[in-house]
Amino acid sequence: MPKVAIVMGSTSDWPTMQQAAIMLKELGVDFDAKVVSAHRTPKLLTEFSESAADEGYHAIIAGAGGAAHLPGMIAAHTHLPVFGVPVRSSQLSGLDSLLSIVQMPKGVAVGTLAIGEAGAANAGLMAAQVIALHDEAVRAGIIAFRQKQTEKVLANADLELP
Ligand code: RP5
Repeated sequence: MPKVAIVMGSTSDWPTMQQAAIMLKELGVDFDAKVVSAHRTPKLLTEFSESAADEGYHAIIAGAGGAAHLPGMIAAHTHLPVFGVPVRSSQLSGLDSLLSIVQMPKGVAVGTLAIGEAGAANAGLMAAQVIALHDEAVRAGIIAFRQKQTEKVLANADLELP
């Protein structure tokens, strides 16, 4: 079965990146989660991204904070779609992460999501949407998820003053 890789620069990124895992789990998509650091484990990064397609991954979610080179460097080594999640950093609140990920040069693509948990969850959703192109059960799961979300908003649409 096609699966998704969730990679992150540090275990400290997991509280954010687990939102991607939660989304994939809800939508019935197989995934693996691991730490791969662009700066601290550069050889592992190369090995992981060069073998990712052969390992059965159909999309890669990569989250990092600060000088967040992980998504771009993974994209440089693979033809798989890469979704980058800027993790909120302690010094610059993730603006550094966002700018590090989003400004890719023409010809090597990273789909950049929002900073933080919403970005991680949406990266999970986007990766599931890739899988859904060829998987009917995941497609049905995404449609049901969206429907449930809409109904929840509509059920609470009328606001009253306290
Ligand atoms: C980045 O540096 C990681 O992605 C993480 O967001 C940040 C801080 O890492 P730790 O010092 O917490 O391991 O490479």
